[in-house]
Amino acid sequence: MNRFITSTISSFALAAATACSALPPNLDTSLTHTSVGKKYVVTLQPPAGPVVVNQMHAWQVKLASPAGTPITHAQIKVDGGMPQHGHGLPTRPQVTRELPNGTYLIEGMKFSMTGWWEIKLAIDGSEGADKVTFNTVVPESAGR
Ligand SMILES: [Cu+2]
Repeated sequence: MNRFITSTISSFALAAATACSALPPNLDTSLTHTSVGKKYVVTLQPPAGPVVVNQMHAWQVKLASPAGTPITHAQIKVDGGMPQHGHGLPTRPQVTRELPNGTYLIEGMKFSMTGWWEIKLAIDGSEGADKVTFNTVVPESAGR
């Protein structure tokens, strides 16, 4: 069940070591990506309101085949972290519900600091197993 979730390093240890890092230039923050193996087109939907640091929020992910057919009944594991800080997500978000048209609800997302986060999805569905990574920047205005 948890084999896709890598263990997170203690956020206490890292909080001391991390200051603000500059974002990499040309960071691709687009919300639709083709998965690494080109099996799925994946669209991430952030929560409607602003993302505030240290608050739980729900995201949605929409899965389709490259031809645009919605992919239902897929398994999606959520992982991620801050590449510049070497730590994972502070929580273990999970897909808790499948919504219509190949859309899935991810609950338990939380960002513990501002900056560049990766959201990594491991997908297993009718087209096979594949992975995709999204970049999200939590702005300074989200507060600490
Ligand atoms: Cu960090």
